[in-house]
Amino acid sequence: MLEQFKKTGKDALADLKKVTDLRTLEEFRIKYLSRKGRIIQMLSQIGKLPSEQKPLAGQLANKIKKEVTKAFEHLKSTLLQSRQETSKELIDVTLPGRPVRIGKTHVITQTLNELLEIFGRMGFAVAYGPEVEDEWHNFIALNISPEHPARDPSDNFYIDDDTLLRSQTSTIQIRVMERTKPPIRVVAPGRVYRPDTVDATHMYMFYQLEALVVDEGVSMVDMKTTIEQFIHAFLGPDTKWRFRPSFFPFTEPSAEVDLLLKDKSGKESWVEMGGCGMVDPNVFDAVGIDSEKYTGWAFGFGIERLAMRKYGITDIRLFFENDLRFLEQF
Ligand code: 2NL
Repeated sequence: MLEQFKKTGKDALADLKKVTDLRTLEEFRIKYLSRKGRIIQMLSQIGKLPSEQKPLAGQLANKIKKEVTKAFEHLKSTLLQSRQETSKELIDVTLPGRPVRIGKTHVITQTLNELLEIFGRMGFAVAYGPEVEDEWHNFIALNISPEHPARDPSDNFYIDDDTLLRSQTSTIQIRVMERTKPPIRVVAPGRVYRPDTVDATHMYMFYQLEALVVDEGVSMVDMKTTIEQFIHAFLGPDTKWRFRPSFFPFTEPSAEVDLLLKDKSGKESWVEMGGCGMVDPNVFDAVGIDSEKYTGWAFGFGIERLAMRKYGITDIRLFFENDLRFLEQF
């Protein structure tokens, strides 16, 4: 029995030598010093011995327990201290925090959100549509005849004879009118595609926003008022603009919307911002809206051009180069 006690003590001290961290130290504690551990179990054996052997066995067992407990406690405090020291080295509380890079929306998205909010306040709903379209929605329903130059295959991204990347967002409004009875008051934003040679003011893809209103008794006065409200909300109440007579196959009469631009030297010039007009009755006939009963107007413009005007940007390519030095300014 005494030999067994000595062996338990030896085993314990040998095991303790192998402990290098707090996790294995805890394993050691459970193995030897917990209620079911070997050392404590050893003490409980003493009661079974004949009474003349008890004192000696008790002395030995207690001596072993004390020795092991002391070595355990010593190692524990050493490990705890070294943990504190290493964590002290790892966390230098005097260092400045690491900056977290917070992303933000692209300037075009910001501009679009602002536009949608302005039109939202005027009661317009928002509609979206596919970027891959058929000739019906992109041309035919919009009263654009097969001979019209806008349908030239070299001026569009055709995928097959009847399928192309939409060249204008009017396709969305055609789809809205096909499925909705008037009154209609909707804005349709999205990407449009035209194979233009890229330069400071042209891109093969850009963003458009079009507004459409269809109801009984809608007139050009409504169109002019809405456009004025919109320009003043987006660019400021002092912004000067004008209608200039124009032509689109899908509107009659039609007008360009020009903004008055003042350069640094104070010289003024008119720049085209978009187009508008009263919806051509042929368009209503194509989508099944009674052109005797209803009238409507539409207004379309490029979102990049509007953002360029608002922020003084002179090259459209900057929007699409993903250069953070540019994008972070907005
Ligand atoms: C421009 C000119 C315009 C429209 C778009 C339109 C849509 C339907 C019916 C009639 Cl469904 N018109 N849209 C009308 C006039 C001009 O856009 O310069 N856009 C960048």
